Amino acid sequence: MKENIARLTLNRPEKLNAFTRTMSLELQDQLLACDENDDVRAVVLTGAGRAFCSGQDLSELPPDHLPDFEKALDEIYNPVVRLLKTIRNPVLCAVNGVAAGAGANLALACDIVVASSSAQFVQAFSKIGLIPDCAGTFFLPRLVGLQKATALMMLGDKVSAADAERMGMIYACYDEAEFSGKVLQVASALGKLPTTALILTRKALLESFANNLEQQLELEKKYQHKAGHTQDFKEGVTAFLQKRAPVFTGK
Ligand code: LHQ
Repeated sequence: MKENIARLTLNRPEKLNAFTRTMSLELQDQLLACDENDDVRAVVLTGAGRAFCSGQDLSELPPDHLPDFEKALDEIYNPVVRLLKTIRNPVLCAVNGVAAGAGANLALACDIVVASSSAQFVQAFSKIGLIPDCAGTFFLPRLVGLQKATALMMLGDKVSAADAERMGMIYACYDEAEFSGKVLQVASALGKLPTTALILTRKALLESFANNLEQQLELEKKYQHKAGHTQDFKEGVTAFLQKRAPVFTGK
């Protein structure tokens, strides 16, 4: 860990970091450890080698021996998405290369997604007769609109990182040469911000999808009350009035 930033790396580069049960269990453990460690103020999720993640390891799915799909989603994929949306640290996904199938949707479930210009996003599911999972049917239409999401998911087109940025699927695409520096810059910024306010922001945005305006105004009132009672709020206002940079602690 450096500068309060935990870096989690999917590490099976020979298979483009294809997702397995073991990988999922390890990732769940690591995310929980970040959640429980007060020193962690931001998490970076990335991949080793030339890919971010190519989705489910298909060599673990022999076609003549059908897996229990419901169990796979219950145990391998859905817990990771739930953790990404509930841990007490902002999660930056640094998509270093191709992100396919569940790998693409795992990225989109993170708080902020940046990608190297060499990365591609592929909703590969239709190519093998499956539907998009890992909450892709939830996040992608909300990011890019229903029409683009439907077409990308039905056709399984490869989307370049630059196009992904243009259509609002990701926050930013950075040139390959400057990618790791930019990731560190965004992660350091996240790690210095008032963590509780960031996590309440995530919750408010997520809950807005199910709320009407009146409910959302009430929810903002509740979360503002919580944010307003943090030490970081006091520090933010004090620093502003003293014309100095705030030093947030996440408390
Ligand atoms: C792989 C994989 C991979 C194994 C590349 N598995 N080896 C949920 C619930 C339950 C069940 C099913 O699934 C799910 C969720 C899902 O994620 S379903 C979708 C699964 N993912 C895919 O269908 C993507 C499959 N991969 C690809 O389409 C391509 O490999 C991409 C577009 C990711 C990259 O293409 P290239 O850059 O041309 O690389 P490549 O295809 O040559 O792959 C390199 C190696 O990695 C190769 O092995 P080899 O021994 O020939 O070097 C691939 O076989 C292996 N690999 N993805 N998912």
